[in-house]
Amino acid sequence: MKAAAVVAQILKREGVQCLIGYPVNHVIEAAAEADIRTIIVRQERTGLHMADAISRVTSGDRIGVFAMQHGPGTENSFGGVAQAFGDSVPIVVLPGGYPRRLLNIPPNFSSFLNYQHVTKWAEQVVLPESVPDAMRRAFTQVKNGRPRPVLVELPVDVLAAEVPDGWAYTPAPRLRTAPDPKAVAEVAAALIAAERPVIYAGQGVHYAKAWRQLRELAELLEAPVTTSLQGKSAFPENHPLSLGSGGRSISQQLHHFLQNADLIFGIGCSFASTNYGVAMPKGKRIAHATLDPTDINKDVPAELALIGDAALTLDALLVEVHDRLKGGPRGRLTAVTQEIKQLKADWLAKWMPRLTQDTTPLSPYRVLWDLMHTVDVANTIITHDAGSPRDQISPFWEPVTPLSYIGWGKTTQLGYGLGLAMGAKLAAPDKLCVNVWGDAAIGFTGMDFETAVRERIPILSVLLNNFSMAIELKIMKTATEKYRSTDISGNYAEFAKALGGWGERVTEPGQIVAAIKRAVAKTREGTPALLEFITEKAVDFSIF
Ligand SMILES: Cc1ncc(C[n+]2csc(CCOP(=O)(O)OP(=O)(O)O)c2C)c(N)n1
Ligand SMILES: [Mg+2]
Repeated sequence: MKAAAVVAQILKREGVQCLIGYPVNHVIEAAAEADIRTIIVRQERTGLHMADAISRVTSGDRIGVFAMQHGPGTENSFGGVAQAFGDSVPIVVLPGGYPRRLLNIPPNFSSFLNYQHVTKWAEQVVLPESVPDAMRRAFTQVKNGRPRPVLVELPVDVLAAEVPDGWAYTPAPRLRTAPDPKAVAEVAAALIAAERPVIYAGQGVHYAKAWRQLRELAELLEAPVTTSLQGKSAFPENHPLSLGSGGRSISQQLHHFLQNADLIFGIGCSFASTNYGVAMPKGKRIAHATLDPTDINKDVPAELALIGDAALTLDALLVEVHDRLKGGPRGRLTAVTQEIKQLKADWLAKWMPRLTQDTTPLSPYRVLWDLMHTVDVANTIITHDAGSPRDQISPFWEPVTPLSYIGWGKTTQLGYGLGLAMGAKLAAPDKLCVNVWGDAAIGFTGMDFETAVRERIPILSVLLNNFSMAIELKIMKTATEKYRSTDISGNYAEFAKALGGWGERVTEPGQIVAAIKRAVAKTREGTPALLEFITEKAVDFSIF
């Protein structure tokens, strides 16, 4: 069997249902021969983003796989892999490599060398008989420990060579680690002793599917819960103990509770310093639970720490906390939930004029508020893009089911959201999958709307077109005044139609809801839809 066919067989055994890629890479043809659906994108970055979403919305049960050609394909893929690395997403990247006689000779691009710092595992296969070993190593790495991209570079002549008979492959196991029981007891004691604990959940809760345990712990402790952007939807935000998610823009209740916390318990999170996450107030006592020890004491000093899978960690904590509370409630539920309710009501009242504004150009807040009240939120998977759309949606969107919001942004590549929505739709075809983006973002990856049409991946794309990079207005005053440097333009409803999708431009507040309903109906018929809302150059966002 040729090495390319062996790779395809291994992907099959690993449960890979679709291979996303861009030619030339012999693995694509071999995958099709093995009845793995091949999806060809318009540029590599979006394909990687799609693979990324497959892993995210299945909690890593299905690993997204992407294959591209040596040279230009690998050079052009860098952003997609770097984004997955930044946000800790487990994907398998299968670049072709130059033929072995030219491999590693300048100026030929070496994936093995160049991707070292944006993967957790990178290998170059130089012998066809090594393919099963390399794939076993890669899948074992991607399914275990901290989720991150892995890469196996497969030179074209290796892929075309025969692998001797007798090769074998067993799917890699997914193993979990549990924290030190002594440390669990210490954290449980600290959580119970704390007067104003706050739980901060990251995406480790999603990968461990520890949603039930998170909720149980919160209810047992009568403690409020917030999440990182990546962890958003790990806790239902309509729950009376929810503070909403953290991000660059945050709610008043979240700010208030963090400022007044006497212990912050991070579960399945990195606590990484970032402009796109809520900063932990200085000097707070922190208990940090994560599966990656390299995150402990990195950005925030942790007084207490637990290393392990988020579900096993929470299971162990629940036992300890139960024992210590002896079944008795703590008696603070009413006070805590009343405080949250009041602060949330004040905050929403402050924002309500923006959320319901009746002016043209449209308030982006009105568009997103109407969207949330028109779609079936529990059966929707929504993602933001970089820039203002992220800061406009993330504090106000209230996910009620796990993995119904793909939050992101340790690094913030404009145009990421489209591929995420497409990958989510592939993994969860019964959900409405939505990406919300600005007119700068569509400039990066918009052509892949054609992929959605051609491959029948019926997503809903919500474009906030303000003919501007509004988020840059404040810092590019002179360039804007002299050279119009933040202006951009386009008619994206027509663009969507030209690519074979549904496109509609919406200018009036009264048209928003009806347009959303028409577009959702189109997606149900199998047609991707793009709604282009003409919005104001808004620069306000919720800083509590
Ligand atoms: C690839 C990339 N380059 C640059 C940036 C920096 N950046 C962040 S948001 C933004 C402009 C966003 O404009 P738009 O999407 O139209 O949103 P608006 O602020 O106008 O609502 C830029 C240039 C980025 N995030 N990604
Ligand atoms: Mg814009």
